[in-house]
Amino acid sequence: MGNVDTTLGMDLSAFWMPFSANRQFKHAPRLLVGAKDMHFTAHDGRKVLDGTAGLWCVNAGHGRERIINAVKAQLDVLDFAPTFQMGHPKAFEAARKIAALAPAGLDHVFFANSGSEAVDSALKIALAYHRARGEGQRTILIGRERGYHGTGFGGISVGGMTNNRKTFGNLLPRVDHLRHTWDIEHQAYSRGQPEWGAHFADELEQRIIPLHDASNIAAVIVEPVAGSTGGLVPPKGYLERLRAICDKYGLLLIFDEVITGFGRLGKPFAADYFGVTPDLMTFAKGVTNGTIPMGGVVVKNQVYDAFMQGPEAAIELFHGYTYSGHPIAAAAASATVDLYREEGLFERAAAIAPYFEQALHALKGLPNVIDIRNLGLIGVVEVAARPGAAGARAFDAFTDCYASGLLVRPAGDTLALSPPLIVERNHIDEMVGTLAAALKRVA
Ligand code: PXG
Repeated sequence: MGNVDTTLGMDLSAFWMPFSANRQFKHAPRLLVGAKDMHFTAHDGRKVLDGTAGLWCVNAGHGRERIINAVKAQLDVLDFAPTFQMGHPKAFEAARKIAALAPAGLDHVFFANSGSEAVDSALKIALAYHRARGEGQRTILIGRERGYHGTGFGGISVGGMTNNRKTFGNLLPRVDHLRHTWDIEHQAYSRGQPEWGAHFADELEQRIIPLHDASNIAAVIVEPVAGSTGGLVPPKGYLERLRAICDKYGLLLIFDEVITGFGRLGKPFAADYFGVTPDLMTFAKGVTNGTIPMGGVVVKNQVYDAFMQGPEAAIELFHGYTYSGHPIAAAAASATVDLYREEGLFERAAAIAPYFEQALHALKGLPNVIDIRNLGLIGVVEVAARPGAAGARAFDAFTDCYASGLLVRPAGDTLALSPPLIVERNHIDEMVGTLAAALKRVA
């Protein structure tokens, strides 16, 4: 009780904030009360440049009329309709548009409401797929160290972020992890994909498959670019090798595209950017430009077809959510995909990415900076941790940036920039300038 914000005259105690230092925040709140295009408005009236597209989701920028109008129109027509043994047009329309955007051969979309649910859905589809084909013993799931796949039990089990796992007990049984792909000695200050490190994929064939036997493994799940852990860009050839090994041993390859989907790399999906096609692909965030919660899985046709056997009256997959394909979210998704295409936002991201890269790497040499990584419109600066206080330096840089009118995202001792795809050069200059000043001040 008693966390009353003096500016707003509001009691902040009831909301238990996610992934936040609640007490610290409530003593010095950072409240956002409005947003348009590249900027938030803070509760003290200041404009704050959105260097993070919200939380990697507002790819078309804030307050886009096309999406707002689609949501308003849908609310007037159909607020809710079930999708269990029923349907409504917008869910089919949204699925069609997402499938059309996805790589060829992935033509079916299962809807969830978040990235975490998308991941759980993908893992369950992978298990049920093998069972449907008579290989139900394939139950082992392979994730990767430093992976982030949301916060459901499935996601934290295959995920590899220590703090997200350590307090939650036994997690899913029979999960193993590849090592992560970052190596500061060989990869520091890589521009785009590191040249070195493709061999990290060989661990799948050389350690994990011999240990468990391929016949017991269902799927491998990775983020094509690991986002939350601090922008780990896959070494050249790494994803290609993972794909080849999965093919050789009949493992499904799942790309978690919750961050990389919808243009973050200047292509619809990371699968397009890297030219590597997964069997299942999760999405969320940018699918509705962050306006309405939605997530889902795009599924390869062979996987979908394996379920569409047996009697027609049989339910093929005992999985789903009350709000799978919710009409308002579906309307938002449909308008969002149209907006991305009409404004050529993915191409725009690709065109400005080299400028972003150049600007970001100019931060090299500032106090405590130990690495800078980037791909598409993902940029990460890593600073050396303060002795005995992991994360403190990056957090101080984040609050310093915020005070100077820029939102960046701290994660451990990294600071991530992932601006909306409508970002202009002057915004990039401002972001990098503000970040540079902050890094000097928190030295
Ligand atoms: N997979 C990936 C790859 C993600 O990045 C999720 C799943 C989970 O999505 P939901 O919608 O359940 O949160 C994510 C989420 C950050 C940050 O600062 C990243 C996420 C969420 C919050 C913060 O990097 N990604």
